[in-house]
Amino acid sequence: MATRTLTMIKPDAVENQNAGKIIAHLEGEGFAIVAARKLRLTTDQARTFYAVHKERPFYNDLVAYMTSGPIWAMLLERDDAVPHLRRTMGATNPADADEGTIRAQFGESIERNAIHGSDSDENAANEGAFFFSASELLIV
Ligand code: 3AN
Repeated sequence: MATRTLTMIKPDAVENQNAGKIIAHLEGEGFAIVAARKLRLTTDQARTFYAVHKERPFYNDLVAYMTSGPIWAMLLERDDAVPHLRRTMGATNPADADEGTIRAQFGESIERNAIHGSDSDENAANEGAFFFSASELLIV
């Protein structure tokens, strides 16, 4: 069944001019881009987006990194979108990511790992609403 997931092309990948290659990879995996926007997260936005990690030692660094430059936020659709995107991205640490995955190809480190993908359908809905209005999510 076609479902949706939220991805961010992170500041390292945008800075390294890899956004187009990552979008081509996602389209090659059958994802349709429902909505897309380039933006630079504010500190408040990044803290809110990653609030689930606020007790983790890497939280402040993660917020600083995610606000260090522009990102692309995109809402994607295909069958089993959440698990398929997670497989397409590869492991959180690019050093552990399977060959051919986006993080293996474009990630620099466990923090600068090129791409975000929602980890559940519920979070995908919440993260989609974080970036896009309901009317932006109508067109596929
Ligand atoms: P994923 O992005 O694979 O779902 P999460 O949700 O555990 O991984 O972590 C969110 C983000 O936090 C990661 N994408 C990465 O940028 C950063 N992160 C996770 N673990 C670490 C860590 N041990 N050290 C530094 N940054 C981390």
